[in-house]
Formats: sequence, C-alpha cells, structure tokens
Amino acid sequence: MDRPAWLRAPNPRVLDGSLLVGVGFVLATGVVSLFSGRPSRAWVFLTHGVGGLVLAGLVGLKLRRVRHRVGGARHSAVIALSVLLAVVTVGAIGSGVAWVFGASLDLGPWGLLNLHVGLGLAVGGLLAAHLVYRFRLPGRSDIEGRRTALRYTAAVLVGAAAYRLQASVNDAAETAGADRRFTGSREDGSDDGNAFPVTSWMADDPDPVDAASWSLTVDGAVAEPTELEYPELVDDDERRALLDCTSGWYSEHDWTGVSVASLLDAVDPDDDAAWVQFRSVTGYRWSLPIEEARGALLATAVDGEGLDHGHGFPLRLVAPGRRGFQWVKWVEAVRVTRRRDHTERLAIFVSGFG
Ligand SMILES: Nc1nc2c(c(=O)[nH]1)N[C@H]1C(S)=C(S)[C@@H](COP(=O)(O)O)O[C@H]1N2
Ligand SMILES: [Mo]
Repeated sequence: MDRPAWLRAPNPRVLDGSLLVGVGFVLATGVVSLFSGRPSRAWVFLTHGVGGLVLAGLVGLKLRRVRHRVGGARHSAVIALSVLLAVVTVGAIGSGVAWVFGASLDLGPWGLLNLHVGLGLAVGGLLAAHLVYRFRLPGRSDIEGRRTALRYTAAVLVGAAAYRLQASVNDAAETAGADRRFTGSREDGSDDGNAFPVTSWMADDPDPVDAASWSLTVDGAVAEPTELEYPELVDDDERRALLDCTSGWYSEHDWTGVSVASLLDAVDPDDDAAWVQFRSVTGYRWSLPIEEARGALLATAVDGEGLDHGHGFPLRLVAPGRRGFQWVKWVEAVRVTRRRDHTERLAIFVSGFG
C-alpha cells in the first residue's frame, strides 16, 4: 500500500533546508540557554529539547539518503568532511539524549553536558564548512507548500510527544535524569555548607587569598569611592539562593554576607550609573544591571560556615536567578559603570591562563 504523501521522504532540497533551519534553531536556543536561569526562560530549554528530537529525525532521513555515497569510489576531502559532520552531529544529539536520561561522564574539569555543548558548537562550524561545498537553494517547485507544512506540524508534534514521554520514562525508571531542574541541572550538595562542587570556568585557580593583605575596592561612577579591609566587612544580609552551573548541577544554600545595596549606598553612585561589575583577584569579572545588583549579595559564608577557598573566600557574588558562571568568586573590586564593559565576556574565558 502507498504511504500517504506526507509520510514519504521529503524532497532532498527541502530536507537539507530543514536541517539548516533545525541546526540553527537548536544552536541558538542552546547558546541562549547558557545565559538563562529564571523559570520564565524554561521555554528555551523545552524548545531546545523538542527541536533536538525533531532534528534527530531529520538527520536520520538525511543519513538514509546519503549513506551509499560513503562506500562509493568518490572519496575526497569533501566526503570526509561530510562524514565528520555526520559523526559529530550524531554525537551532539546522542550526548544530549544521554544527559536527559541521567548519564554522566568524567572528563576532568568537564562533564557530559560540557561535551554536548562542545559537540554542538562543532556542528555549527562543520556545517558552515559543509555548506561552502554543498549549498543549494531549494527551488520554488521543491517546496510543495501544503504538504511540507503538514509534515512539519507532524514532526514537531511527534518531537513534543517524545519529549513528554521522556519525563515519564525517567520517573518510572528513577534515573538520575528524573529530578532535573528546568535548566537540565541535577541537585548536588544543597544545604550542606561548603560540601558542594567546586568549579572553575575555564582555568581560574588562584592561590588562597590572604585576608590580611586583601581589600575590597568599591569605585567607578560614584561620589565616594571606598576601600574596605577584611575586618571592616559587615555581614548585613542573608539570602537563600540557588547556584546553577552550566556544566549541569545545582546547589541551593543560605548565604550570608554584605548586601550590594548597602555598599552602593555607601559610595553614592552617579545618576547615570547603569552597571555594577564584580571583579575577581584573577581578572575574571561580570556585570549586573545596577537595579539587579542591589538585590545581590557578596557572601562571606554559606549555611553558616565561612566560605572556603574553593568557593571564593573571602567574598563571592551571589546573584539569584543568574547562572553559576556569573557568581564571581574571590571578589576584590566592585566597580560602578555607565556602560557595560564588554571585555568581561572574553575575560571569563581567558582569566587564569598564563
Ligand atoms: N573568579 C571566578 N569566579 C567563578 C568562576 C571562575 O572560574 N573564576 N567559575 C564560575 C562558575 S562556572 C561557577 S558554576 C561557579 C561555581 O562556584 P563554586 O565553585 O563555588 O561551586 O563559580 C563561578 N565563579
Ligand atoms: Mo559553571
């Protein structure tokens, strides 16, 4: 019996165009997800997962169509590149699915989710190279409007159903993937003082900070810049907040320390001050909009224990709703600025090297 038209393999040009759109979508949501920590962004993670499953189906169709070329006589650099793209794509999708079902991998400072991000970014680069040799625009006659639209609707529905089913399978099998946050992260060491993972992104590993020679500078676009010695810090604030690292774990604690609002009040920011940057002894730094910074905390203690070196003694930023990489450790300067310092986006990658 003939399959209904919308179930037949799509036109090659349409399939290739869909793969391009699909990879673009999954890459974009993947990158945005790394900067998303609030539940209002849950849709980014959800659509990334569903998009990944739809993409898996499209990749399957594509591989079925092109696999015979690999064994053929026309071996060339272009084919080698295509094979590499296929392998890395399958790896990116496979590592994402494995993560969702609770798998782990120990890659020194990194884990399975970091591998997933790395492979995903590699797909973007390899696909760009592949398109240099292979790009063809679909023609008008390829598109077959209504049928294509039906197919896509079906693909997205199947992807969403598969994603939904995943949650039930995880729950029923009680896998490590069952209790993921909406970000995909799994709980580790909550409410247990310093006993949660120590992570650096990428190479930061300073010597322990000597409180006697350390001081905190608060300056920039302010009327009264100041410098505080360690004994001058006044713990005037507490916050229950959850640190959610993009390598896939989260930990919730009661943090105590100095409220950023009280520091700002003491230095009297200029009227046009818009950002507050937190800088580590290593040069690692990140900024928050000034209103949000007022709600943040510079912690000296976690669950009633003094912060230990790995977690940023003497002072670390607690930025509720922000991903872990923005919670700067070993803070020695708070700088108020009018414009965002964009060099910080580079600094978090290179600080600690050399
Ligand atoms: N100075 C500095 N602060 C940093 C980092 C870093 O590499 N250097 N890593 C960040 C990352 S990626 C995370 S997830 C958290 C981890 O904090 P923890 O080591 O206390 O768990 O610190 C953040 N603060
Ligand atoms: Mo992190």
